[in-house]
Amino acid sequence: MWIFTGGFTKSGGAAGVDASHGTVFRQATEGVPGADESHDSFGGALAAGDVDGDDFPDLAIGASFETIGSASRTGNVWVLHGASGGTTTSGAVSFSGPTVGIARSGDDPMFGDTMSGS
Ligand SMILES: [Ca+2]
Ligand SMILES: [Ca+2]
Repeated sequence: MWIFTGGFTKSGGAAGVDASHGTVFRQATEGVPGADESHDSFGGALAAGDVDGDDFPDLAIGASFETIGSASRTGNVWVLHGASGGTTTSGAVSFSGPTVGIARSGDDPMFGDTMSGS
């Protein structure tokens, strides 16, 4: 998953994406919990919001095909926190449905398949 900086002007026009300052985040990126496997769909769903109230936007990343133990397609969500230098893996949080008390039901719960932020 790539993150590019960019934004909008005060008049609402697009300032453009700065492709020269992209950052790649994968499960294999240092500080991102878990193992990078084929077909996890890491980054298949994204949501942004300030989850810790520090005024820096944080990024929730879903991987609906993530295998947890031997259970395939359990799904998982990571939260990477924003900081003055941009999104960081420092203090990254990882959780799945069972982690937050949602019992696995069905064969493919695919936790993190769809998210929204504010
Ligand atoms: Ca994985
Ligand atoms: Ca934040």
